Amino acid sequence: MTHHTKTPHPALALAPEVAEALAAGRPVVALESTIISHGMPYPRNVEMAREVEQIVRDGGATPATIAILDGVARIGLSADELELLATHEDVAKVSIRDLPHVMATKRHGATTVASTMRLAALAGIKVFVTGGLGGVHRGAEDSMDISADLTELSQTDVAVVSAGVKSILDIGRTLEVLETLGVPVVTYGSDEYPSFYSRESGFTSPMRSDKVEELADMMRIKWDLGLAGGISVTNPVPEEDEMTPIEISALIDHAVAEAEQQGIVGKDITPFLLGRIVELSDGKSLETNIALVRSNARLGAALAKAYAAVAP
Ligand code: PSU
Ligand code: MN
Repeated sequence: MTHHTKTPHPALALAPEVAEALAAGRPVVALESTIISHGMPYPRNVEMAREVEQIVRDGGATPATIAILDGVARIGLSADELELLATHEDVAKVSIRDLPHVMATKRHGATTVASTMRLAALAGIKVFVTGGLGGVHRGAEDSMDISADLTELSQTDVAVVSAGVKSILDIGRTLEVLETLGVPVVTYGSDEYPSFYSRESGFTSPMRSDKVEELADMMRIKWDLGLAGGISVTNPVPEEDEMTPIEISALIDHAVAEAEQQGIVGKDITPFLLGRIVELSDGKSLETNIALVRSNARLGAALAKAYAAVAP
């Protein structure tokens, strides 16, 4: 089967270099914006955003950071627009259900994994790099708090490179839901599924691959077969940057307990926990977070190149 370059949805505003790369079938890597506006403190957030774009370029692909600006879905942003997302006090956290409202009200919105995946797919982008996936929250058997990232992975054809699921979530239940939803979870270069800050989680990865070409083949084969939905490519944090599970788990438990005491629920819980973990670790978790995003950007650029080679 041949893969025709898809015309981007007319409601999207693509940066010229992204539009050109897509039209020519050159590799493009989507990047999310919730990590900028709600995932890291200023100015490290905007430094990280710029640096990750440069890593993607150095890897031979075109970066496309995705966000909603003045109600318009934008695919590829300028340096000033990255700065706005990092500093503006009124940038909504936009998951799938929030897209129509933030667009109708012409607000600014930072897109999560779920909404970035969907907008990337509507633009014709097949590879997306982030830090961590959303998943099944601890206590979800009562709260029913399961990230829309998982639903989106089940239906949108984009490969998402992440460093796994943090233990602010229930990792085991997240893996179970991904299995039910038919989402391949493949860890690059390791038998163990990583837990974001750490290369360990206590869970064996459902699949392992040591070759980017093999990951690109998984994408091609999955979509050729008509198996709808994404692939979760998990890239363990580099050894020299990781935090040990012992180091991080007490901090996470503390932050989760605080969220509970303060009655924080729904879309606010993930940003709250991320912020508290940075504070409680004296910024160490932030360095680990930035290091793993860099590493994911390198893998994502290589994957986008490999996919462009097998599915022109
Ligand atoms: N995990 C991180 N950093 C992040 C997020 C998750 O380590 O920035 C963000 C991502 O945008 C992810 C979102 O898609 O949080 C999940 O939020 P929720 O659980 O509300 O779906
Ligand atoms: Mn939630």
